[in-house]
Amino acid sequence: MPPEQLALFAEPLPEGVTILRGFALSQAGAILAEVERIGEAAPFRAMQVPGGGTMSVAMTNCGAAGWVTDLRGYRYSPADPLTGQPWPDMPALIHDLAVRAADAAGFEGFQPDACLINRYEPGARMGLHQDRDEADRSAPIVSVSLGLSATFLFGGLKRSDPQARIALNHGDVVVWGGPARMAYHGIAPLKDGLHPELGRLRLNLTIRKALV
Ligand code: MD3
Ligand code: FE
Repeated sequence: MPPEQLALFAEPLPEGVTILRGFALSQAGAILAEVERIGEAAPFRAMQVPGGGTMSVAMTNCGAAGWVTDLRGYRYSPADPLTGQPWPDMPALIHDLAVRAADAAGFEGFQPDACLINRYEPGARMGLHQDRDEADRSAPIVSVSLGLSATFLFGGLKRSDPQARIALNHGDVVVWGGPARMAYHGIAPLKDGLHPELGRLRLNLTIRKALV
């Protein structure tokens, strides 16, 4: 069969975005076990934002640096402010999955050092934002979605640019790089549901190069 007839459907995407549908499916159980272990050492917590509010998404991290926010601002920290301990190491499984996804998207030599893990319950959302706390913006960000499906909002380089909506489902991996790297994005309030493996939860892992 000619390759143009192999796809079930075509997804037109902005330049720099590569969706690898189901790329993490075969490893979902193993990733989940790692996330549970990470959550025992570095518990999921709702962080405060500089404006004084509290995020509806619960977060933890693994890797050499972890993304944190409090009243002082957003930053990467080598230690978990909750425990004072370094974040748990990034499991090889998660590191290698991200490197293989980056390779598949044309970003060879990706050297991730941070993994932010977001946990959404029904109703949790992430407002429109840019990811600007990483030192090296030539590196892509790889995201892995598990559990309940979410509607991802993908805008442009200006907050006011129109937004596309993309469904992110269990096992989907997306690579965001090049001109997409500084795009505004967010997650619409999570719809209630029951996922066979995660129940009423969505997990999103973003694997990043945060440090120089
Ligand atoms: C596009 N997380 O943690 S992942 C975040 O599903 C974040 O939890 C969302 O936005 C989530 O910062 C979306 C997809 C994603 C992550 C980072 C990006 C898309 C991106 C950075 C630049 C452009
Ligand atoms: Fe983001």
